[in-house]
Amino acid sequence: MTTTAINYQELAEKIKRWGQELGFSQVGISDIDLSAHEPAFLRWLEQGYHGNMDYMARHGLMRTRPDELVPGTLRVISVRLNYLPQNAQFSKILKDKNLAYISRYALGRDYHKLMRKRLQQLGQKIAQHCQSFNCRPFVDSAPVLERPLAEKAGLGWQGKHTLLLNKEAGSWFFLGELFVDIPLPVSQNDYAINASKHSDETVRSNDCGSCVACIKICPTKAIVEPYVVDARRCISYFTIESPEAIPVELRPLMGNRIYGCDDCQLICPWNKYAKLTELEDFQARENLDHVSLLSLFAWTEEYFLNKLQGSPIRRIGYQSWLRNIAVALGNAPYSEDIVTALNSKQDVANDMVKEHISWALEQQMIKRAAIAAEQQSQSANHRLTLRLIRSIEKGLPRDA
Ligand code: B12
Ligand code: SF4
Ligand code: SF4
Repeated sequence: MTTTAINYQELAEKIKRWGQELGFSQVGISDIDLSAHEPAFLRWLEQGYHGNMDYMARHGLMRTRPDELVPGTLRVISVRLNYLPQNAQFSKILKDKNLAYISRYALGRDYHKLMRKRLQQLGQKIAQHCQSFNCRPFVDSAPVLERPLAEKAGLGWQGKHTLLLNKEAGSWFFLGELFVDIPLPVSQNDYAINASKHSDETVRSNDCGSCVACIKICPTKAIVEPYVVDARRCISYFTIESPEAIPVELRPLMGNRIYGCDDCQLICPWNKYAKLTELEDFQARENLDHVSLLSLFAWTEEYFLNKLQGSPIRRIGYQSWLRNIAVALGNAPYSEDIVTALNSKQDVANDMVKEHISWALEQQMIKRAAIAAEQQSQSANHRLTLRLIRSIEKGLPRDA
C-alpha cells in the first residue's frame, strides 16, 4: 500500500491492464449517473414487460442509482468477457428439428461465479494501491443496470435488440461490474446518450443505423419496438426465467430451442466481427452443442443434476427442463419414438409439465394424421395413374 497521493489516471490504466491479465476481453470505467435511463426503465416495468421476474421491480430505482445499492460508490468498472465457443454449429442445429438448440452462452460453465471471482481479484489489486478503498463485484447478481453502465464505460452500444454490441467484438459476451468508491477518470464513450429530463426528447446514438434485422427475425416478436424487449414473449424468458406454463400460442414458435435463444444475435451483422472465447470453461460440455432431443429427454432427475453441475442450465431445475424439451418434441416431425418417450415421462412430470406433454402428444398426433392423409391421397392418385396406364396400354397400343 502506498502513502503518496494517488495518480488516478495511472491507476485507471493499470486497472485496464490488470483486467486483461485476468482474462477479461475489455474493461471500461463510468460515472454512476443513469438518470437518462429512469423513464425508459419505469415504462418497461409499467407495461409489465418483466412478466413474473419480480426481482426486476422489487428494488425500485436502486437499479438506476448505483450509490443507493452500495453507498459511497463513485465509479463503476465494467468488464466484458467473450463466450462464443469454437464450432458453434448454429445453423446445423437449428435446421434439424430432432436436435436440441441450447443458447451458446450456456454450453459450458456458469459465468456468474467465474466472473465474480475475477472481479474480486481485480478489486484486491486496486486495494494494494489505495489507502482506503471499498468495492463490490456484481455479475447479474443484484439490481444493476449492466448494459447501460457498460455502454457508458465505452464497451459498446445497446443495439435495437437491447444487447450490448461492440464494433470489434459483436455481442457474444457477458458483462460484469466492480462498484468502487474512488474518483477514477471515466472512459471515452462514443455512444453517449443525449438525454434531457423528458424521455421523449432523448436521442440514442449508435451504429445500428437503419437496420431492423433483429426485430424482424425474432420468432415471437418479442422486440416490441427498437430497444424494448417484452420479456414475456422472449424465448429466453419462458425457457429459462419463468417456472410457469409456456403460453400455448408461443410453443410452436420455439422450434427446437430448449434453453434460451440466440436468433436476434445471429442475424446481427456486427457478429461477423465476434471473437471466439479464450476460456476452456465456456467450451461445450457433455456434447450439449450437438445432441438429440430424445437423448436429453431420457435423462432422469439424478442424471440431470449430476451431469449439469457447474452449468447455468441446472438453475432451471428438472421440471422446467422436461417442460422445454416436451415442447420441442411436440414441434419435431412425427415419430413413434417421440410418442413413446413423451408417454414415458408422464409419471415423473408435475401437473404443469404433464400439460405440456399432452400438448406435445397432440402435435405428434396431428402430424401423424397429416402423414396418413397424405399417404392416402398419394395412393388414391397412384390408383388413378395405374388405371390410366392400363387404358393406354389397351387403347393406344401403338403410342403406349
Ligand atoms: C432481465 C434480463 C433478461 C430478460 C429481459 C431482457 C431485456 N432485454 O431486458 C430476458 C429473460 C428476456 C433476458 C434474455 C436474454 N439475456 Co438477459 N438479462 C437480464 C438482466 C438480469 C436485466 C436486464 C434489464 O435490466 N432489463 C430491463 C430493461 C428495461 O433494460 P434495457 O432493455 O436495457 O432498457 C434500458 C435501456 O435500453 C434504456 N432504454 C430503453 N429504451 C430507451 C429509449 C431511449 C430513447 C433511451 C435513451 C434509453 C432507452 O433504458 C432502459 C432502462 O435503463 C441482465 C443482467 C443485468 N443485471 O443487467 C441480463 C443480460 C442483459 N442478459 C444477457 C443475455 C446474454 C441474455 C440473452 C442473450 C440470453 C439468451 N441467449 O437467451 C437473452 C437476450 C434477449 C434480449 N434480446 O434481450 C446479458 C447480455 C450481454 C450483452 N452482450 O448485452 C446480460 C447483461 C447478463 C450478463 N451479465 O452478461 N434477459
Ligand atoms: S432472444 Fe430470441 S425470442 Fe428473445 S428477443 Fe432475441 S430473437 Fe426474440
Ligand atoms: S441486428 Fe441490426 S438493429 Fe439489431 S442490433 Fe444488430 S445492427 Fe442493431
